[in-house]
Amino acid sequence: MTDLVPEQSGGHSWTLDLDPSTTRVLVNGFQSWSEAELQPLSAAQARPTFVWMQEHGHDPAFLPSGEAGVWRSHTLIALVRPGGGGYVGHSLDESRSYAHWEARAEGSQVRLSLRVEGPDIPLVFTETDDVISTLEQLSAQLGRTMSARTPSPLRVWCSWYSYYRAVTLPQMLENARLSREKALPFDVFQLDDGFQADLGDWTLPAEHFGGHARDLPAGLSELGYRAGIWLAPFLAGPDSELFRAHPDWMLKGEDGRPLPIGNNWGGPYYGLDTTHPEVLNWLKELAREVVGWGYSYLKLDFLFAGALPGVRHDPSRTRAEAYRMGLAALREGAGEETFLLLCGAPLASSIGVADAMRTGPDVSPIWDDDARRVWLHDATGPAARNALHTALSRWYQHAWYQPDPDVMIAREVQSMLSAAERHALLGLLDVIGGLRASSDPVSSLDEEGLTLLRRALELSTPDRPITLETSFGAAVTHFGRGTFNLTDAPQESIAAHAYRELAHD
Ligand code: 9PG
Repeated sequence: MTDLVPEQSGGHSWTLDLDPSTTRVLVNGFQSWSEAELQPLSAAQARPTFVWMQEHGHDPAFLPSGEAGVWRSHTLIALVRPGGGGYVGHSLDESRSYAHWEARAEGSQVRLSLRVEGPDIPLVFTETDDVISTLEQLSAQLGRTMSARTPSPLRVWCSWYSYYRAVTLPQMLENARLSREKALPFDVFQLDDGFQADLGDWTLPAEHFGGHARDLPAGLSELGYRAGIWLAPFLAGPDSELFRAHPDWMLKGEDGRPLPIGNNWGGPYYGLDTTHPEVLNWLKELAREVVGWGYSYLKLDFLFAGALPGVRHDPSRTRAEAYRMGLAALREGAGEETFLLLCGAPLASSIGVADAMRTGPDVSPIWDDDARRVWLHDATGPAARNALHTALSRWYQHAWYQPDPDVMIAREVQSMLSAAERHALLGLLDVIGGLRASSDPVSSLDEEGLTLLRRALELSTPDRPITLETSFGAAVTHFGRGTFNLTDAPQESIAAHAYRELAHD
């Protein structure tokens, strides 16, 4: 490895003798759902059409370029030449600052630049003859610097991808009972969005839920399962008691009013200002209370809200610091022993607090949402293809936390996935080698479905790509254990939307 010195002192910008027409670029999006991909440098980076998609899926302060030949990436970037060598740039500390990388095709050269948002941080920009290994080494270095937590993987049943917001307490217990009857090897049963009265009002039950979330852990424990629960702790709905009682706790706009930061539950929602001491105390007490109900696994979602641009109580804090203050309060309240899965979360600035991290968009029982992806330039929405595309392109992040590429869908009912597409999800879980999850109603699985689910719950170690020089689809697709074809046509005898294990050749 050769470390390169920036061209101008104090500046971070380099001109590289790389032919843009043969160079490929590996980029990493800001948060769980943002795209990570491997693309020809000459291609165009998609920028979502609607502002809510930009806020909800990307970093609004450093959006994808939307231009051909210009690629933006968070924390790290890799430029790959034919032969597998090239350049890797990597931030080595994201606890207070964000590293915004940009690669730009300029004639017969490539211009790479870096903007650090926050205080100066250690970083590396290096030439290498093996991009894959160098990227893995530098990512592991960042993980060590930020004291990454990498506990053993858990096997989780999650209510979201079958019951969605209509989930009830009896459904949770019934799935746990059937799962015990069939001896399915889950560790945790996790209640997702839908149990609460409103965003922010986590301790008040939704009417349809048929009980209170604090009533669930005892029943799960009798069946031998740990209890998990979903929270979006940095969000507040406009009609919530939280918002009405504390409008001053919200992230604000320049006009001093609470800033609507997204639109998902049938209307706008707001975000808490995690530099406000009363908010930090409230977050700590919330986590403490929920753990006190008997939950030892928290899925903390929509966390990007803590890192959005806006006016904060303590304006001296960077976005990364504000975000980590909120996370630290949650960890303090939850305790060291509680397992924290983060989702919709800025990736690198979560290292050291997160036990596990969602590393891609939601899986869903459809392969592709092309209306949103192709026409609105947004591949951060729920779809099996989007989940594969991004989670595969973040294989190296197992050094930062336990990666969660999202659920397996093994059922044939209430799903439009083909057998090959289900098998591709199985391959994803195997090569990523992190957390295992399923949302299938246990009663919906026939013998074949149960066999597929059992295979999906078999733990594995992370695999590595064998090349970044070619790919079937704009993602990392060629792994040691097998190859994914994410395209819509057969490639080298692999069917469209399929995974071929090497052992089966
Ligand atoms: C609960 C869900 C589940 C899921 C999370 C998150 O782009 N979108 O429109 C979008 C919608 C929902 C969403 C992510 C993105 O899902 O990832 O597992 O917990 O919230 O509401």
